[in-house]
Amino acid sequence: MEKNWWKGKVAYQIYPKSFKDSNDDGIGDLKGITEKLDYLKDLGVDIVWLSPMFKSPFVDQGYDISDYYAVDPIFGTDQDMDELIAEAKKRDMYIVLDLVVNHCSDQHEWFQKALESPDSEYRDYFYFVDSPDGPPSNWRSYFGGNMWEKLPGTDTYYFHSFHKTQPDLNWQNPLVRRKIYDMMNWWFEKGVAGFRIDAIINIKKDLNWTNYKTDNKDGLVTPEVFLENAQPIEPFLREMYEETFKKYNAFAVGEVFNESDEDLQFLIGGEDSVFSSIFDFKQSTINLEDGWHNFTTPTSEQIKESIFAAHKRNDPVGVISTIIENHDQPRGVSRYIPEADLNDTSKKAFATVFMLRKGIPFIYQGQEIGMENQVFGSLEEIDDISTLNEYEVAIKDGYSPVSAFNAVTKISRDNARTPVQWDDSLYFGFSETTRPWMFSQQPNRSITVAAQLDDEASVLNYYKRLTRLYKNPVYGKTIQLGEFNPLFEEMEGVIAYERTLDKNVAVITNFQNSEVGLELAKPIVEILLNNYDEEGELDQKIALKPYQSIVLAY
Ligand code: TEU
Ligand code: CA
Repeated sequence: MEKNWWKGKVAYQIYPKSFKDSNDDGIGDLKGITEKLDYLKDLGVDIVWLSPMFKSPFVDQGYDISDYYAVDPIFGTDQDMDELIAEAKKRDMYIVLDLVVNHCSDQHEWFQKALESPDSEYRDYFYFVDSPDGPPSNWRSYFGGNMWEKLPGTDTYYFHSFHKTQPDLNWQNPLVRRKIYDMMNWWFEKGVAGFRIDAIINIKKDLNWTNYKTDNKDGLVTPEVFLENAQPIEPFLREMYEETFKKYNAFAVGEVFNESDEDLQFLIGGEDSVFSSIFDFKQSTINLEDGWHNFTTPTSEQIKESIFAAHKRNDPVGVISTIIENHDQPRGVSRYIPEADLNDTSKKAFATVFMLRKGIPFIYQGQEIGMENQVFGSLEEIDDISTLNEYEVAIKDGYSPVSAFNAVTKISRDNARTPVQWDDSLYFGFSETTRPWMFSQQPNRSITVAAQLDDEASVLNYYKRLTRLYKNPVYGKTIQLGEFNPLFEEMEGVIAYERTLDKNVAVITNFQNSEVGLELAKPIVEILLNNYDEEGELDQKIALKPYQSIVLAY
């Protein structure tokens, strides 16, 4: 297989629990994914990333793995997995798994054995620290509370960056690393094409367990502070690369936050970078600095700034993967498009901006039909531990229960975790007669795959046009690999850029609810895409309608 085979591919993220239920138990499964491979192929998808489908108690919806070698029975059997990999291969598609190795579940055999005795050899697989004077450090877990959990009846604490049922693995221990690499290679031998690497920045620790100055009333401090003072992770990731990815010519996309310029180099720079790509999360952090409850809709200028800044920083180094949303975020169309402007035209405009950037575009399930945020009735309908924590944060910040609920459900991860709406039957054709494991009263029942498949003007068919353009025989190379340069940067409401290689392609979007006029520097050769149904030629002077997106060669 060609090195860097993944360049120029389109990727799609599946959240297995909510994609398609094949046996009507209300839970999505592997057979359901296999059933829909043709649908994905037709959408233009090459790489399919599965959020964890491993054995798990599902406290954090599968990001708490209790057996890395087994498919959880709710998703089917190991044979179903083999079948999925084989069926994907038949269609020239690639299966990418989720590598969650910063931590495992407290139900994992390693942790269970570590708990048996202080002398257990498995103690050293994790971070256990004796500390009679309270927690060894004051770092705040991503899901709230201290990162240290006390073992009942002892002075011993164990470390968890995320939930207390997700103990961190000790990356300092070579045996742990060996077991992780062996497991990865086992999956490669089965035919998976790569991994998305979860929370990988967190494997580095400040092993002095320093107490930092608190930033809140809880006496704790944000993880960002200690991460700055933590051990370098390059040696570990370099080793992982040599022992796994490199041998299998794999696609590896890192979930990386807050990386320094230095880190960026070894992460994605050069032929022997430890990862193929990392996600660009820049726009997903806008207006969240002060907690979920203080979020306000980003302006077009903020979105533009974040996109341009991401390319300016990353493009000279390596390949980013671009997203609109994922399983940790609300639906992108609801988050970034002002509520009053949310319609098919603005959804298509937003899709254009993101799909034609330089990098590997990832589509999250349901995004291609323009699925919107959910309407949650009460806190009981929320499953996500992160949302429940952010609710508490809002309450502590003085919010009333109602306003805290309304605020955090706008950002809740559960917005993107409801079933894909395949058709307009009671359970959306996701399941037949069994109520899906997560189900809320949708404001948008009519947004379904079935309705959009035959509608030329649908968001779904627009996404297909985007992926076709991305692979267009004449312009594809330029869009996949060409340079990214901002256009009309100063023009408020306009998000536009040029992609240049052997061709020049301009991607121009009027991201606002009013018309705007602009003039191109060169004559137009060809209009490649337009989210308005318009006849006729365009000249160098263009009047763009509200949320109009045009892609042209010039
Ligand atoms: O997310 C890592 C991450 O940093 C999270 O804190 C993220 O910011 C959070 O989801 C916001 O609420 C990964 C996975 O994508 C996520 O689903 C897991 O919960 C987390 O790791 C722990 O495995
Ligand atoms: Ca099922």
